[in-house]
Amino acid sequence: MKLRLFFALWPGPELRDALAAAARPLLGACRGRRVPKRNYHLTLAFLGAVPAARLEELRAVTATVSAAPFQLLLDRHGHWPGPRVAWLGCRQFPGAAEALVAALWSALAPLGFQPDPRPFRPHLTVLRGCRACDWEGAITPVDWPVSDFALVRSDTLPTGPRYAVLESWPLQAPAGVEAFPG
Ligand code: 2AM
Repeated sequence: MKLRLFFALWPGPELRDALAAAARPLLGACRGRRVPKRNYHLTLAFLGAVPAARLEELRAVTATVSAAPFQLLLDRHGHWPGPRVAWLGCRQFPGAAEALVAALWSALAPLGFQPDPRPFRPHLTVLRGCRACDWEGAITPVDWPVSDFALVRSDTLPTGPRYAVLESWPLQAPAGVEAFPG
């Protein structure tokens, strides 16, 4: 049996509300299938179909990942006509977030997992099946203090994807380093 897996930043309930509020004008202006608020996430590393028997070694290497907490500012939106999604994202993806992604792939490499050769474009999808999206307004920026990351399983149901967080790991600032630097 295979599981479709990915690592993601998984917002808490209050943040989901703030993200949904920020996305509202964009969703109002564009046509498509709205991603339910409970499904909001930002993918860090997409693994694809992984044999369930590999889950334990995957969890074990992930536990060795060391990265500092950071502050994400979701302050922009965009639309990709290819995958037909509209999304929220960051003007400036923090260095500490890039470092987390790099640390994840370094830990995963010995297990044979490789990142997609296409550039990593961090985003949080809010609308699917969106053919055009020319809304040019600004979203209300959302501050997201990131203190953990999650391994998520995705099941494709007739009603759309269903996600389950299998495990999450805390981000810990190395000793002597201030968490959430400005
Ligand atoms: P999306 O929201 O733009 O579709 C689960 O499918 C998560 O992994 C989603 O965040 C999805 O991005 C992302 N994802 C799916 N396929 C991917 C791929 N080939 N490379 C990178 N991310 C992918």
